[in-house]
Amino acid sequence: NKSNTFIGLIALLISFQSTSQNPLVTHMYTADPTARVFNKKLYVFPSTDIVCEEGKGENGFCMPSYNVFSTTDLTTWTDHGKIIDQTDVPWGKKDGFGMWAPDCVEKDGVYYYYYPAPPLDKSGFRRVGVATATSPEGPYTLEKDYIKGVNGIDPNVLIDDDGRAYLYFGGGKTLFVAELNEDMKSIKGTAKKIENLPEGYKEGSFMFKKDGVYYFTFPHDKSGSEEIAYATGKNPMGPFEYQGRIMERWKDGIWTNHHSILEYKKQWYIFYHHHDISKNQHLRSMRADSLFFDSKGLIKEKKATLR
Ligand code: FUB
Repeated sequence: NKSNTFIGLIALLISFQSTSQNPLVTHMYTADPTARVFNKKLYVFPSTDIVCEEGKGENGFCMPSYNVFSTTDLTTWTDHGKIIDQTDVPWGKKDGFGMWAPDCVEKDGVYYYYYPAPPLDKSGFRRVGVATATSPEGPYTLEKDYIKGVNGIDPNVLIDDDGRAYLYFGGGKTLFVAELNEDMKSIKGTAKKIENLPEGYKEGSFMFKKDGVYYFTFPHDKSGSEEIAYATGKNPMGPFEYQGRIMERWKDGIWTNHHSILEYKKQWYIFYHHHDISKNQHLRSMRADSLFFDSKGLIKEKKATLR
């Protein structure tokens, strides 16, 4: 009857809300959190970790889909549910379980969601696709093909003050940048290597701009797990000058860290992930901490607040 349906609906709504600080949500595993502010709300676009069945996934990760979350107080989180599943990707392997770190930006009222996935045509480890929506919560429409000329993981987009947009992505030991065309779905020319960064494995780059300075931030593998480091410059495509560490490497059995940085309600935050609930480095949970700059605009190193 109607009252049962109403009670059921309320229960469903409550179940999608969780209240917590770190980790931010505990009803599922979430990694690689990209935080963005849209319409005065803070949205987080993470990837999803699930337990791998034998023979599935890559490097121990099984990542089949993406959810989106929002908050206005960094304590009560709403899970808006799944926005893309691997089976939706027209050009992707339907059982690749390789939906790694995504990003989402808004331009002229359209939300552009960038995600890596293993391509059906085997033309690379990961290709990067775009999906669009008129709300950050979706529904998203997926482009039929991946972005030509982009072969790598961890897409991240900066829309500069002049409206020009730049796509950053990772390819093993190298990070790349390419300017996006007006359509936000293709790049101008060929992607360029970002030089003058520390040697070694680098991925998960996140670019932001503050007081006219471009902060190019990235996880960097130094002795067995990733620390988060950064470089700064005066141009979105570089050159950048290496500045140092933002967050030290984990020492408790998890190799990855992956972050994003943004200001919300006059406070800067770093979002990142750790395996503090599962103690399994393939089942991660997203988290956030406040972040501070010194008087010269340099980032003060942040110690993660672990349980
Ligand atoms: O989550 C899968 C991969 O691990 C991401 O794409 C990397 O940045 C690292 O977090």
